[in-house]
Amino acid sequence: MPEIVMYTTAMCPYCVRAKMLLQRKGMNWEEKRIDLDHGLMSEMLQRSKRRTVPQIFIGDHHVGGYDDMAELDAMGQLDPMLGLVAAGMPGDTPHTRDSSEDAPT
Ligand SMILES: N[C@@H](CCC(=O)N[C@@H](CS)C(=O)NCC(=O)O)C(=O)O
Repeated sequence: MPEIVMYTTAMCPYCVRAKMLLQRKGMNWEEKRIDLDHGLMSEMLQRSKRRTVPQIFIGDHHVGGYDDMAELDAMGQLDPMLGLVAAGMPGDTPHTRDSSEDAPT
């Protein structure tokens, strides 16, 4: 499982949502409270070039905020990043349903 780091503050609805999403997936993460430690705030700004919280890193990959992570999840790209499913092989295409799969009428 990759290391997950989340920069947060105490009063932050988007941080709560991000934590709930990761919790639903059974993940653990390291939380870095930028409101308690100015050094962590500088670290977040330097690593993410963003000022809002949360900022989420999966391994070395900067995911972004909650919306970014939720979008990756909706596209089916978050689970492979979290090591929960194998990443798609080159040439794999998502299954799309066509009329040949319709039940006979
Ligand atoms: N789209 C961002 C929104 C993040 C956001 O607005 N976070 C608030 C705290 S919950 C924040 O950092 N506000 C301070 C600011 O906008 O400067 C996300 O999904 O993470």
